[in-house]
Amino acid sequence: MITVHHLNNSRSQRVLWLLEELGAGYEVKRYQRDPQTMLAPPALLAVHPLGKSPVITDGTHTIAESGAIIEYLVDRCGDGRLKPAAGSPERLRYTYWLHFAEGSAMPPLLLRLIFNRIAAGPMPFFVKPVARAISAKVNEAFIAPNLARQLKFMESELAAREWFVGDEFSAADIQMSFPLEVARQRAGLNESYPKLMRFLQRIHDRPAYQRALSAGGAYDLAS
Ligand SMILES: N[C@@H](CCC(=O)N[C@@H](CS)C(=O)NCC(=O)O)C(=O)O
Repeated sequence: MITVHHLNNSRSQRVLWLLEELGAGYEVKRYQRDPQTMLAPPALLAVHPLGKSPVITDGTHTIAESGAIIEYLVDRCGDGRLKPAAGSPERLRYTYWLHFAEGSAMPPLLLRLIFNRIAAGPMPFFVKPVARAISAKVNEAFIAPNLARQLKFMESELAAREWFVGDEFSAADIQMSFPLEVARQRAGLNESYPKLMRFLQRIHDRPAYQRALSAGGAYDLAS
């Protein structure tokens, strides 16, 4: 039996969704973030030394890192589904988006969260203006331009094809869903990117996505 160690409001929602798309059997073990720090509870450290989610266990295997989990599950339960054939141009695109999501899209989104928190967090009054100025500078010089460039790039990719890889839905779309959900929350993804907004609407409409939401619990990402 595959066990998904699921942290509320997290990337592991993607893993539940993939398993639902594949129609694979699984069980969910739930973990709750600390409401103040948003960190995972120490119980996750007993599953994997980094204590992050997603992580899955399957027999003697413990697998962490969303991309690795997706690769594992598609090979284990996919029977050729949700992954383009080896050697095809689509396969190359599949590999690209699978890595892009965590390797390129998530870092500036995480920086945005951290610097938003620095600017808004509690601190002595005389430090506040300095913290806010540094935060604004980093945002203006680095975070905002990178986010804007990435959104534009992703929008143009979806202008050329139905899904990120091609005209078929694939597990790369599942992997790409999280940065786009987060970008809508905190990086200005709105109706000025109609293809990306349509992508989000289409994934939300999928029955397997809905079932994964029921399995994982309410989903409310931090801004
Ligand atoms: N690149 C990793 C990121 C894992 C990660 O940072 N997960 C977050 C949830 S979205 C987490 O566990 N946060 C809680 C913490 O860091 O304590 C992946 O894709 O699996």
